[in-house]
Amino acid sequence: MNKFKYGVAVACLLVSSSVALADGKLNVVCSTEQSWCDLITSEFEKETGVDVSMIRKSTGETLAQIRAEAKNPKIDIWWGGTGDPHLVAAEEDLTQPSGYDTSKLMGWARGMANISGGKTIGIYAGALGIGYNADLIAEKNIPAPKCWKDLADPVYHGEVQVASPNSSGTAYTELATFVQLFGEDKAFELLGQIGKNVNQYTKSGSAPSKATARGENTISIGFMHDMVKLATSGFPMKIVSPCEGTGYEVGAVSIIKGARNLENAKKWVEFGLRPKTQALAATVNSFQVPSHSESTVPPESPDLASIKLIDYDFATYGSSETRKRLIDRWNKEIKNIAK
Ligand code: S7P
Repeated sequence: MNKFKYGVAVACLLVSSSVALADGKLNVVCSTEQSWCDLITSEFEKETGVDVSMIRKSTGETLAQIRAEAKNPKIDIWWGGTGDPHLVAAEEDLTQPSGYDTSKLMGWARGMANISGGKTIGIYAGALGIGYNADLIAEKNIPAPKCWKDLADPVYHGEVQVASPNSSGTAYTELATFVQLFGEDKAFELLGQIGKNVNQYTKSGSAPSKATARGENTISIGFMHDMVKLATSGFPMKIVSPCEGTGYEVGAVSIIKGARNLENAKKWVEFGLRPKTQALAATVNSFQVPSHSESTVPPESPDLASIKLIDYDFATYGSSETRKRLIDRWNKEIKNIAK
C-alpha cells in the first residue's frame, strides 16, 4: 500500500470508529426511583449494546439542568418524573418530538403528546396522597388525618414533611393540586397553615414518605405508589386518599433538543414504552399505572378509578408562566414558614 492509500485507510478507520463510538452512547437523566432507573438502564444496555451514562435527579432539578445546558446539551433523554416540567421544557423548545406512535397508549399519556406537539409522552400515572406512620400516630395519641385540611390542625405541629416545589415534581403536583381544588388564594392560605406544621421541605419528592416509614417523621405528602412501596416492604405506613379529592401526575419521557445520540434516544423511548419493559417497574416495587394499553397494571398500584381524582389541567399547570408564578409565590409566602 502506498503512503497515500495508507493515509486514506487510516482516516477512514478513525472516522468509522468515532462514528461507532458516538452510536454506542446515550446520556440519560432519570427522575424515577433509583432502583427503576438502574434496572431500565441495564436492560436497555443488555438489549442494544448501547453504553448508557445515567444519573438520577429530581424533576425540578432536571428542568434547571436542561435549561442551563440549552446551548450545549449534555443529556439525550429525560426519563420519568412528573409531566408538568416536561411540558414546560417542551414549551421552552428544550425538547424535540420522538416520532413515537402513541395510538396504543392510554388517553392520559397521549394527552401529554398532544399538548406538547409530540415532545413529551406519558409513561405512567400516579395519584397524590397523605401517608402516615401508624405506630407514631398511636404513640403520640394524635388522630390519623383524612383530608388535606386536617394537615393544618395545630395538633400536627412539627409532624408533617413534604418536598419543595423548587426541586421536586411531586411537590409541584401538590401545589398545583391545591390551587385546582381550593382556588389560588385559598390554596396559599391552606399551604401557609400547613406550613406551620411542616418540619422540613426536602429536595426529593419521595424522601418525606421514606422518613415517615422509618419512623423519623409522622405524616408525609407524596405519591401513593411510593407509599405502597414502603408499606409492602413491611413499614407501618398507612395511605390516605384525601377526602376533598386529589391530583395526579402523568410521568413522562422526553428527548432533549440537540441530543448528540438521537437514534439511541429514539430507541430508548420505544424500549421504555413497551408493555414488557413497563412490567419490569413492579419488579423493583415501582407501582405507578403504566401507560401502554397492553401493559398489565400491577395489583399493588393504587386504583385510580376508586380515588376521587380532580380533572388535572396539565396544559395550564404544565405551562412555563403558571409554574414560575406559583413557585415564585410559594417561595415568597410559604417557604420560610416551616418550623
Ligand atoms: O418514581 C417515583 C416517583 O414518585 O418519583 C417521580 C418524581 O417526580 C421524582 O421525584 P421528585 O418529586 O423529587 O421530582 C415521580 O414521577 C414518580 O412516580
